[in-house]
Amino acid sequence: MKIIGEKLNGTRKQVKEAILSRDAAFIQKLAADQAAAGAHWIDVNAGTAAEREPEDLVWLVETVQAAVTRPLCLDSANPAALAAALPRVKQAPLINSISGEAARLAGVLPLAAQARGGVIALAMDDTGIPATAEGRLAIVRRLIEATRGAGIPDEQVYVDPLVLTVGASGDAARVTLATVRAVKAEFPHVHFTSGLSNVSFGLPVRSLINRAFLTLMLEAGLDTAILDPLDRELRKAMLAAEAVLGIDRHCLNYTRAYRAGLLE
Ligand code: THG
Repeated sequence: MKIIGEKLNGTRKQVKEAILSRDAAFIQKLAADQAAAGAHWIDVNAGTAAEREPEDLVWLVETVQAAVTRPLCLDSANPAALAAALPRVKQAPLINSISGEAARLAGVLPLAAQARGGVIALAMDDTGIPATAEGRLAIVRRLIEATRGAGIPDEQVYVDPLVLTVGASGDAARVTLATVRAVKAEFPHVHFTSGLSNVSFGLPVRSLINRAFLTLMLEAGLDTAILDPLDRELRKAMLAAEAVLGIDRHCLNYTRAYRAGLLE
């Protein structure tokens, strides 16, 4: 499974302050630590007011690229911010994200086609997140019709089935798992990603719930995830699940991690 490192998100207080004060050293350490821990992409979300988000995202992109060579995951619903950041990226980025929301789809899809590094497609629209897997599948169908129409191959689409907290609804995780299975059956070439941590919102020892959910999502077909690569226990759960599922051929990554002392 490939990891999208989530830590450079302006909704986090320290990151927001670092962006506003242009604290490059703070940002670059978080970028380098995530890359060293195995993040394949570095998610960048400026999380600032819409009118200043373009310049903040551009600064974030250039600051991160001066520290690490990983491709970026441009996390914004704001077409102006994405359009400003795109000419500055050194490697084809993942665009995070389109959804069935009309304005977002119209504004972001052409930029995603231009980016050529892949696009995350959220299973929601202007009416919100459907309560059922069938409802989410219906949105994904429309989104894949749109990405195909824009010339984006299915292999470059990363479906995010979205997850609500199991603290509010007992079938929240089951609906997400069923969405992955249903989309995979109909669109075998798309990838899947998930922010995972919503699943545990409001519950104690959230990391424990996140680990259980990651394990189940891997079985369903999740092949990328937006998570904290510095979370040792999450990483261990991922390596163990991949070994158990035979995704990790000859348990090579698992034994390699063991020898590197990462499983203690
Ligand atoms: N899907 C997609 N993109 C996403 C999400 C998703 N981008 C944003 C978010 N969800 C994933 N990123 C983060 C980044 C940081 C944190 C959680 C998710 C985080 N949370 C702390 C916590 O959970 O304890 C609290 C914040 C803090 O540390 O201050 O750090 O679902 N496509």
